[in-house]
Parts: sequence; structure tokens; C-alpha cells
Amino acid sequence: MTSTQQTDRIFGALNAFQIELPSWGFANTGTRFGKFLQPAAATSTAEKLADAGMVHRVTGVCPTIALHVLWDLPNGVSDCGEVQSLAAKHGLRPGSINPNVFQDQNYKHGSLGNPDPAIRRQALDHILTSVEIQTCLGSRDLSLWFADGSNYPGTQNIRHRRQWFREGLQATNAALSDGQRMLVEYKPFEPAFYHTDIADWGMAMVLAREAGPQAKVLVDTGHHYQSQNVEQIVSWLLDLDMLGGFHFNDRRYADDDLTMGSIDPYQVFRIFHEIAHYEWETGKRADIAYMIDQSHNLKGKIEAMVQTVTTAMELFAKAALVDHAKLAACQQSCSLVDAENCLKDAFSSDVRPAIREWAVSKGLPADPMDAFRQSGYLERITAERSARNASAISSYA
Ligand code: RM4
Ligand code: MN
Ligand code: MN
Repeated sequence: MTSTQQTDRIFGALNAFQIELPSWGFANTGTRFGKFLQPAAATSTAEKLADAGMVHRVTGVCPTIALHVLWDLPNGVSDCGEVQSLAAKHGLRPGSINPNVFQDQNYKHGSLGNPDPAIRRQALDHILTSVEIQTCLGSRDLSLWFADGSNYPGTQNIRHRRQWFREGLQATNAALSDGQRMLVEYKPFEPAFYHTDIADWGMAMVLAREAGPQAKVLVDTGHHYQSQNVEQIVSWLLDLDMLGGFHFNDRRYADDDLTMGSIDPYQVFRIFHEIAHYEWETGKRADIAYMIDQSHNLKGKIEAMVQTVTTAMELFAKAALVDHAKLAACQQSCSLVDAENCLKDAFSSDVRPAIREWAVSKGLPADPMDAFRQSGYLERITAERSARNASAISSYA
């Protein structure tokens, strides 16, 4: 491939690439041992939207922001107008809507999987309110993550809980309008440490299929056991038309919420490659929501997000460089070294110059991190927010 062909491919890939920012990635977060406070962290929904708008301005590929209902729209539907206008003010659109059925004290033993029908109803009502929010904000996706599970063997009826989940998710799918989707996320453990009701992609897929045609699976890259082959899951879900979206972050041990590609960028490349190869082979466009779900608590919030988006663009661009025809032929003839090298050649290409050219051609800064640092934004918000952040609660005790 000539370098002009490479540049063309990278431009084509980036023209079609968008990745959604999480509102919660701009606020103070921590671990279960405590929160680490940053002087510039966002302290309100308005500030989260402003920060996300800044990331979009310097990168150009983050036009939507994921919202967590309880944290960003605490008054439910009546907050929609304000959120909508704040998003517009910062050049954004509301993205996926994330119900919160894990924080209320009632959810100690679960939400949709709780043995108490009144608590299951409370959870479903919140989810249905979230669908109303989704409708009034014009969001396409409802993004569902459940903390449900149990901590000790024998303490819950796993089959009954599965059936309650099926009922709740069916009711959710029934409430969706045409064009809306619901994405079912899975996670093997934490906060539940014995069994989690939706523990892996198979359980998520069965429940999504039972729920109805608008339900798909959401793959959070941090929600797998050690050494799981995530791109194989991606390939299966693509083939089954059940892949709805991603939550990107990186992990070394478990759900570490580290910045995307910081530990294993080759894995993200392999995921993007499987999607690109599927699109090349089928001629179909994979209808996938790419989202970031990170809670980097040591890196500066906005810098980490700019770094993440830049990493995502680079890995997506690299995946666009794979020679699919050559790879398909090598796979067919079992030419192992040559097939693998199709991936390695693309992965080792330096795509940064072409990405800079692409950015400039769109009127974007060639270097997003530099543009952010030169903008004075961080100094301004640090001055505005540091007093508020200093008095925030950092201990969970
Ligand atoms: C979970 C999961 C969800 C996110 C919550 C806050 O681990 O990844 O997607 O909404 O964290
Ligand atoms: Mn997630
Ligand atoms: Mn997670």
C-alpha cells in the first residue's frame, strides 16, 4: 500500500469514527477505599458537559455524552430541558442514557433480580423513567448495567433471578420506540462476589434475545476474566447481529477502569480489526456505539480523556490499514506467518502524521493535547472549582 493509499484509508476511517464520552469520567472518582479529589474535577452536570465539550472541540470525534440518570438528571424527566440546552451550548448531543439501579439502599440484594417484587417494580419504574428521558433527549441507546448478584453460595435462587431479569428486560424492550435500542452490559464480579446475575456475554445475549429485537449486548472491555479473548466475543456477537456497543477502558487485573489502550493497545486494535474485517467481508456497516467508560482517578480528568480519544483514533486508524484481501487469502491457505503479519504490519504503522493531516483538513487542532494545554481552560476551571473540590467528601467512612 502506498502512503497516499494509507492516508486515504485513515481519512475514510476517521470520517466514520465517533466515540462517546462518559459524564462521570470528569468528576472525582476513586476506589472502594476512598476518592481522590482533583482541583479541576467537574462538580456539576453543567461542568461535566463543559469539559466534554472541550474534549470534543480539540478532537472532533466526540459529539455525544453518556449520561447517568441519577447523577446527571437527579430530578428525572424535568431535568431534560436544562441538560439538552447545556449540551447544545457546548456543541454536544446527549448520548446513551444509563439508569442507576445500584445505589439505592433497597438494591442491597438486587434490582430487577431482587426477590422482593416491590423492589423489582421500583427498579423497573426507574428504567422506564430512563426510557422517557431517552425519548425526550433524543438518545438512541439505553445502556443497562446491573450490580445484581449475591455474595454467598446458596443464598439466592439463581434461576428465579434469571426469570425476573427476563421479565424486567422484556418490559423495558416493550417501552422502547422505533429506532431506540437497549444495550445489556455484563460483568463477571464486583460488587457481587459469589454470583452476578449477568456475568458474561452469553448470559447478556440470551437475556437480550429474550427481551426483544431492540436489545443488544454491550461489551465493556474491563469486564472479563484474566486473559479472556475479547475479540473472539466481538466476532461472535457481530456474526449473530447482537453487538450493540462498547465501553472502552483498560485493565490489568479486573475492572480497573484504566485509560483505554494503556495496558494492552494491541487488544483494542484486534477488536477494531475484527469489526473492520467483518465490514469488508459482508459489505455491511457494523452498527456499534463506541463509548468510553473510565474512571481514571489519578490522571487529570480532561487530559486523560484527550489521551484516550487520541489513542482510540490511532488504534481505529491502524485497524483500517489491514490488507483484508491478502489476509483472507492467507487465512484460507493457512499461511500463518503471513496472515499474522497482515495485522502486525498495520499495528506497527505510524498513523500519527496522517491523523494530524486529517485533523487539519477538518479545521481541528493538529495536536489535541497541546491545544487543550494552550487553551487556558484547565487554569480557569482549577481556579473556579478548587474550593468546591477541596470540601468534597473523599472518605467513604
Ligand atoms: C460499572 C459499569 C457501568 C458503569 C458503572 C458506573 O462497572 O462499567 O457501565 O455505568 O460501573
Ligand atoms: Mn461499563
Ligand atoms: Mn466497569
